[in-house]
Amino acid sequence: MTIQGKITKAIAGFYYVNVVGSGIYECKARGIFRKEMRKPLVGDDALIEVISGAEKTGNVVDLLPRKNELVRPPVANIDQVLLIFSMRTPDPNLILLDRFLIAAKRRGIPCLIGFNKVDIVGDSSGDGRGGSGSDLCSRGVPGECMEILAAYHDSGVPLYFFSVRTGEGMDEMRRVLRGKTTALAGPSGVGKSSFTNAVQDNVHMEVGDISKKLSRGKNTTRHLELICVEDGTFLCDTPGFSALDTQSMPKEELEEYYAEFHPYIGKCFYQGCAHLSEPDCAVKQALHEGKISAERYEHYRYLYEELKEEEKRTFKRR
Ligand SMILES: Nc1nc2c(ncn2[C@@H]2O[C@H](COP(=O)(O)OP(=O)(O)O)[C@@H](O)[C@H]2O)c(=O)[nH]1
Ligand SMILES: [Mg+2]
Ligand SMILES: [Zn+2]
Repeated sequence: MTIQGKITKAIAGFYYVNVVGSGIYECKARGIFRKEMRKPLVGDDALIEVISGAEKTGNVVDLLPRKNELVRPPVANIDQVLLIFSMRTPDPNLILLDRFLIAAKRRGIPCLIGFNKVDIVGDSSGDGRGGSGSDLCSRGVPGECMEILAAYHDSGVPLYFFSVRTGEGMDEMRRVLRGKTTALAGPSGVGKSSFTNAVQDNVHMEVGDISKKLSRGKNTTRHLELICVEDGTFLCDTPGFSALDTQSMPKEELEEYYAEFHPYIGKCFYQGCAHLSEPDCAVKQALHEGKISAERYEHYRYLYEELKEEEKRTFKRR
């Protein structure tokens, strides 16, 4: 009998395949994979031949076509990346956020941004927050959240605000995850593990200081695993997907990742305008007219200069 499932874990030649309605099968990959130089990946939708239904063992006999494939972490079929930042401890570093956004876009993976810990942000509207645990809108969005919302309004990336601690905004996050395989990314300490725990009852990632709790080495690599939140909904909370991947990108490519610039690109006086100090720049014009967020433009400028410096360094080395 052949059934289909999703590979959620791969350890020492065994593949763990989650089959809707029937649990997890421990499988080996059949020899054809070695012959064809194909290797099943976590995230692969696999066809398995059941060896024992009682013991839940089988063989992976084929893989469905992959939608995409990440190298770091090595995972297939990611539908979206949820970038998590926090409103406090640590404060949001929005340049870092843009780096993550660019890294995801360069891989062609849709991105969502989630801001956690809204429970520790002051409430500008002062209508008694935290009371009913209702969502952000009903209690008035804190001013700081509004500023971020405004800056990213035309970025083409959806923004969410929530608190894992109070549960505020979390129903919406569960909806956003539903039916998809989502990779979590973001700096450490923002609440990724807490988030994973919250959306899912029977899984418990270590929150906070991992090394202390499990008394194992700090550099121990956790194995890659897709966490099944519910049938068809998976989360990947594995470090690896990083913002550093914007390095060694041609600086001319940067404007592609600023969607709010797009209506003005090609309208500057100079062909190949970098939108920095050139005269008659349509992007800067839009900035002065308030059509482009000053914050986002600043990130662009910062990252452009950085790429330019890097280009100079690599040029010298040649
Ligand atoms: N105030 C507040 N603290 C939170 C919230 N979510 C997580 N934390 C705390 O933030 C710290 C880091 O959380 P953790 O999940 O380990 O972050 P990770 O490094 O991104 O996996 C822990 O001390 C959590 O208790 C939240 O919504 N509000
Ligand atoms: Mg963690
Ligand atoms: Zn320009």
